[in-house]
Amino acid sequence: MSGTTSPRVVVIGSGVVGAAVADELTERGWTDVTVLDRGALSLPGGSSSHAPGLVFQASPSRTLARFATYTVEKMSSLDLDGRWCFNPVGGLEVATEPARVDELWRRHGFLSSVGVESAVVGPDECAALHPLVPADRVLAGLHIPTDGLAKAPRAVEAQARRAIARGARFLGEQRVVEVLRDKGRVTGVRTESASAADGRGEDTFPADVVVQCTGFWGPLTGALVDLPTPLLPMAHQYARTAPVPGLRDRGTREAVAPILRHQDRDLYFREHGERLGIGSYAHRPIPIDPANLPTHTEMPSSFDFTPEDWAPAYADAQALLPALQGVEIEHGFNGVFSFTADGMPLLGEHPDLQGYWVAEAVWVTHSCGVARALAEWLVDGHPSLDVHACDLNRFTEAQRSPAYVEQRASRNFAEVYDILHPLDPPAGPRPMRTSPFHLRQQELGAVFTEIGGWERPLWFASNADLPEVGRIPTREGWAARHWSPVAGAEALATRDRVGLYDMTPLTRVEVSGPGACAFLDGLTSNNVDVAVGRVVYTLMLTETGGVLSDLTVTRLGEELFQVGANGEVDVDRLRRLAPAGVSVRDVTAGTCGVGLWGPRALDVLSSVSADDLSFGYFRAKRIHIGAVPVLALRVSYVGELGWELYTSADQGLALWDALWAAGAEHGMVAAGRHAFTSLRLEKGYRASGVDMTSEDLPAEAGLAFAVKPGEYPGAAAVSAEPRRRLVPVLMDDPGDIVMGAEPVYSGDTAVGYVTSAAYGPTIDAGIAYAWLPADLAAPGTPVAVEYFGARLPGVVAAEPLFDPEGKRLRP
Ligand code: FAD
Ligand code: THG
Repeated sequence: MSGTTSPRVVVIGSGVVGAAVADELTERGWTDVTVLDRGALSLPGGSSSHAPGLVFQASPSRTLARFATYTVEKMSSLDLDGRWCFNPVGGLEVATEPARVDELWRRHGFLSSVGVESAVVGPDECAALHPLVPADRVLAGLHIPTDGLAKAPRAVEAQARRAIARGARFLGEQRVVEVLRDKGRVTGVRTESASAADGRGEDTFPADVVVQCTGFWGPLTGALVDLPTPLLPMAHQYARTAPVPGLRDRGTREAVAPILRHQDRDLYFREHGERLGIGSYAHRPIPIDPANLPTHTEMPSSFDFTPEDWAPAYADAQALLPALQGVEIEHGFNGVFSFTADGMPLLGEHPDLQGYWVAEAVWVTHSCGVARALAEWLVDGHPSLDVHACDLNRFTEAQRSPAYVEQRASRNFAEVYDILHPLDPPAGPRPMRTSPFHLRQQELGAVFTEIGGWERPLWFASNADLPEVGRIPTREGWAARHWSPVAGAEALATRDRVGLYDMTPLTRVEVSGPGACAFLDGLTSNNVDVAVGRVVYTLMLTETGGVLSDLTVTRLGEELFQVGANGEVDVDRLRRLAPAGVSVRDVTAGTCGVGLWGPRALDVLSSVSADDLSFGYFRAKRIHIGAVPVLALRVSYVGELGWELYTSADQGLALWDALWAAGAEHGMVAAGRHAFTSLRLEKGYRASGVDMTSEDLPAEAGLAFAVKPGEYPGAAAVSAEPRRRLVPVLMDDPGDIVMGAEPVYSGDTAVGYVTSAAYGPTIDAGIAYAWLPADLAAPGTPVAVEYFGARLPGVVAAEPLFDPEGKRLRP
C-alpha cells in the first residue's frame, strides 16, 4: 500500500509495544503513524523503561512461545548505533526439587514442539554454564541456547527510528485525555501536553485507527472509551547486588552467563557486569491502583523498594548461589507491570467502537510477536498466528469485573513460576457460573473444575461402583491427576446404556431478523439456507481459509437460527459482522441444556415425552418433556444416538429431574467432561481452538466436508493443498496416556505436536490427535510421542477410530 492510502493511525504509548506496533505497521505500508506518550521520549517511564529484559521462550502457550521466538529473531537483527538490542546469552532453568526435574522435561518437550532447541542437563553442566551455580545445589537444568537479554529501551529507540524513517512521528509529553468518535467509529484523540497547566498545549490528532499500547495504564485509557481493560497493575521486586566475587574480572561485556531461573523459589537472575540482577515473584501480590500513580515523576512505574518483602527471597537466592553470601544489595525497586486473569495478553478491537484497538499486558519477551500480529490483523484482516487465547473479547462480563481480575491476576502473580497442571482448577472467585443442574451434580458427588467461568463436572463420585470401573487401566503421575477411572466407566456406560451430560456452558446465540439467513450463509463455509428444522455443521474462516471456529447452525424459522458456538470470541465476531436489522443475542445465560446420549437414550426420552421422536440425525424439533418445553437437536458430540435438549434456565431442574427419574431403569449415568473428551476423540470430533485454529485450513484439519462452494470469507483459499494434517495417533501401549502439547517424533526429528489426548475406553487405546506433515500423516506411519523425556511409540491410525459407518448415530 502506498503512503497516501495509509489510514491515519495514532498509537497511544511509546513503550516496547507501541514502538514495535509503529515499526510493524510502517513496514506494511501504513506509514501515517503518530505515536503519542505522556512521558518524555525516549524513556517515558513505563515498564519498558526499566525492564531487566529477560527473554525466556518457554511458556504454557504455543502462541506466546512463537511471539517470543519472533521477538528474539527481530531484536537480534536490531542495533542502536552498533549497540545490541538482544544479547543471546541463553537461558538456564534449574531444578532443586524432583517435581521440577519432571517439569523441565515437560518444558523441553513443549519447546521441541514449537521448534525451539533445548536440552535437559545435569548438575555439572549447569555449573559449567553458569559461573555462580554450584553443581551440588541443583538436580538438573533446562538449557535454551537462544534465550537471552532484550534491552527494551534500545529496542524502543531502534524500532522508533525505523518507523520514523518510513514516515511515522513520535511525540512525547502528549497525554491522551479524550478519544474522539463519531457514529461508533474513532476519529481522533485529544491530548494535553506538558505545558497544559498554563492553559496551553492542547492538541487533537485525527485518526482512523487508534491503538492503545499503554501498558499498565490500560484500565485508565480504556475508561476513555468505556472499555473495561481487564488487567491488574502489580509491583514486582527487582534488585541489583554489589559486585559479586565470581563475576569480577570477566571482561567488559554486560552479560555473558545465561539468564537463570530458580523457579522452585520464584526467582530469576541476570548479570549486570560484575553485579547480579535478581527478580522475585515470591513476595505478596502488591496491586497498584493506576489512578493513584505518582504524576510528577520521571518513573511513575517504579515504586520504593520494600526490604521486608525482599529478605526471604534474598536468603533463597543466597542458598542457591553461595557467592552471594555477604554481598549487599545496592539498589532495588518495586516495578509495576500488568497481569491478567489468565496470564495472556489483551489484543483486538473494541467491541463497540470501530477502529479502536488494544495491545496490552504484553511482556518485552512477546512484544515484537504481538506487534506483528496486531499489524497483520489491521492490514491483512487477520494475524498469521492463532490469537484467540489473547483476544481482548474473550471474557464474559463477569470476567471483566475488577473483583474477578484482581483475584485471578493476584493468583497468577503468585503462581507465575509454579508447576501448573493443565487441569489445576483456578481458585476463586468460584463458583461463578453454575448450570441449573449444579445442585443435583453436587448430590451425585461431582468433582468440578472451572473453565471459562463455568463449573463443570469432571466425573461423578456416585459412579464409583459402576461395574465398568474395573476395566479402566490405572494411571500414574501427571495423567492421574484430576482424573479417576470412574470417568472411563462413565464413557463405557454411555456407549453401553445412556449418559446424561451438562451442555449448559456451550455458547448459544440466537440470530434473527430479516437477513439472518443470508448473513449466516455468507459468513460460514457450509450451506445454512436449509429447510426449517435442520441443523448444519459449518465453519467460520479467516480470509486465508484458517478455521476460526466450528458452529452448529439450527434453522428454527425462516429468519430465526440458534447457533452453537465456541465462546465469547465467536459471539463478538457474529455481533461485529451482523448487518443492520439482524439481531445477535447470546442466550447462553438464560438457557440450559443436557446431552442425552447412548443406545438407551430413546427409551429414556420416550418415557417422558409424548412427542414423535422419529426425526432424523442433524434435525431439530420443539418437544415437551413432562411440562417442560424443550428444543431437541439430534446432535451428538460423543457419537451416540440421542439429543441435545435445551430449555430456559428456570426449567432446568425440572428437565434434569424428569430425565433422571426416567433414566434409572435404563442404567443411565451422569457423565462428566473426561468421558465426553474420550468419546469425542474416539469419534474424531475436533475441538476448535485446541485441535484446529485459524492457522489451519479445513482440509488440513479433516473438516473439508463442512466446506461448500459459495461466497464467504476464506472461500477462495480453502482449496489450497494441505501441507500438514490433523490425525489420530494410537499409542502402542494402551496404558500410555499423554496430556496434549507434546512433540511427535519421526525417527529423531520432531515433526509435529499433540493437540488433544485421552484414553479411548471403547477401543482400549491411548489416543493422541496430532499435527503431522502431510507425508507423515498416512495411516500406518510409525511415530513416537515424547512424554516427560520418554519416547512412547504409536502409529497414525485411520479415523474415526470408533463406529466408522456411523451406525450408532443412525441405527
Ligand atoms: P509501557 O512500557 O509501560 O508503555 C506504556 C506507555 O504508555 C508508557 O510510556 C506511558 O507513559 C504511556 N501512556 C500511558 N497512558 C498514556 C496516555 N493517556 N497518553 C499517552 N501515553 C500514555 N518483561 C519481560 O519480558 N522480561 C522481563 O524480564 C521483565 N522483567 C520485568 C521486571 C520489572 C521490574 C518490571 C516492572 C517489568 C518487567 N517485565 C519484563 C514486563 C515488561 O517490562 C512489560 O510487560 C513491558 O515493558 C510492557 O510494555 P508496554 O509497551 O506495554 O508498556
Ligand atoms: N453442539 C452444538 N453446537 C456446537 C457443539 C456441540 N457448536 C460448537 C462445537 N460443539 C461444534 N463442534 C462439533 C463437532 C462435531 C459435531 C458437532 C459439533 C458433529 N459432527 C459430525 C461429524 O463430524 O461426523 C456430523 C457432522 C455433519 O453431519 O455435518 O456432530 O457439541 N449444538
